[in-house]
Amino acid sequence: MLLSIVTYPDRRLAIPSHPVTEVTDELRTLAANMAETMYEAEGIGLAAPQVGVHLQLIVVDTSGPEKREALEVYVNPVLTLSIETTDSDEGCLSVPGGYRSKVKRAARVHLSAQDLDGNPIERDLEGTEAVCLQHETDHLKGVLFIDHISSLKRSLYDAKLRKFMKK
Ligand code: K1U
Ligand code: ZN
Repeated sequence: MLLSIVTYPDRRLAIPSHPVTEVTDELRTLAANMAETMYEAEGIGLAAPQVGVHLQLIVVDTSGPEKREALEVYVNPVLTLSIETTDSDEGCLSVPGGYRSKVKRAARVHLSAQDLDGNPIERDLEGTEAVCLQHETDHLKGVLFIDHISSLKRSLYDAKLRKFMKK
């Protein structure tokens, strides 16, 4: 089932999410619906608060919406970041207008999470996977990629969006 994606400036995107205390069939259905929604919206990741659910659950497929061959579901993901950084080019399914910007991110991450059977996951990631994981775990903290850009770029984007929303 396709879910509707909450978009900025909806304040629900700024609310931190709660840890998942039990993996239930309801959670598995939510994850499956989030994956379907991510592919339909042509994304490489989606976090539960983007569909209005404030639980620490994300889906990621960095093979892209056309290949769809590397779907991962992470429950309660926690990242440890490298000191080395990289400049990523980011967009967000919750940020209207296809706005994209450069964001400074950790180049590598260590991921600790659980899968949908409650089994622990430990992974070292780099490249697009590392960037995507940082973007999605930010959503779980109520942070958007536009919170990381300069105040000038942010004001320009906000002004453009206000104009667009008045139309
Ligand atoms: O969380 C989201 O809003 C999804 C977002 C994730 C993301 C994008 C860019 C860098 C890090 C994380 C997207 O998927 S936007 C779409 C996108 O960037 C993309 C889509 C298909 C292939 C490659 C990139
Ligand atoms: Zn996003």
